[in-house]
Amino acid sequence: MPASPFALTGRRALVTGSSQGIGLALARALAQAGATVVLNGRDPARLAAAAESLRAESIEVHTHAFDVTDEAAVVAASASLGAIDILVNNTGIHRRGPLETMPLADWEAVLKTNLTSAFLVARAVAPGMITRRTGKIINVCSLMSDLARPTTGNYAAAKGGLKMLTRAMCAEWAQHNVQVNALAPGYILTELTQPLAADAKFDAWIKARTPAGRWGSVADLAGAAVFLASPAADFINGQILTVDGGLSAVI
Ligand code: GCO
Ligand code: CA
Repeated sequence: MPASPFALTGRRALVTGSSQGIGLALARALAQAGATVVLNGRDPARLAAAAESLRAESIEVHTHAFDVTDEAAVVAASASLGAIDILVNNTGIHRRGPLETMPLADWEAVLKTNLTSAFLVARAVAPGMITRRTGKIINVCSLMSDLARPTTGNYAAAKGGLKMLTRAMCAEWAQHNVQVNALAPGYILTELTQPLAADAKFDAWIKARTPAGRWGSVADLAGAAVFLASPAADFINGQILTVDGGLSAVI
């Protein structure tokens, strides 16, 4: 019986920002599909707790704490990470606020964390993928790579940039059999969106605006991530796979 085209057995995956939320769910999904997964975050204690939670589900993962926004830390980490076959650039934060009063610090923190980090980590792992002539990079974009709403100007700019960085990586690295694509979650219930879901008006708006009539769960993203990380997607390059219950398809 030939191996499933969705199997990730024998592949080593690094998921950045995987102590919680979408990152942790994507790490779980890749591990369950057979990958050896390395969790990443800045805080070793939170990382250990995340690994423990997966171990409780009989899922074994490694951890590597480093700050993906710190160039020196990324270069140092890549020296000890070993070969990475699948990179999921997931790290992301929000610093919501109106643009006219947004502190430069909030702008720069979001651009650095949500966009520059993807450049730094991909720049560190791509040479190995190029040498081995195989690799998968999945940038976690967003519905906000294409659509904006008030108070998220820094986040939308960063996620829009990440969409184009995905295409730029495709333009340079597809020739080396490195497939770079993006996963664009819509409104998914996580720590990042909890404050929005707790607002009855916003919650009702999302449910009315989304054809599926509900918020997504992090589990809704698992299959798309495994697919993009798998041999089944070897001829898919520079694409943005949106998982949003149909929100971006309708007015
Ligand atoms: C918001 C939300 C969004 C989601 C997601 C939507 O403030 O509107 O937090 O930014 O996080 O990115 O795709
Ligand atoms: Ca789109």
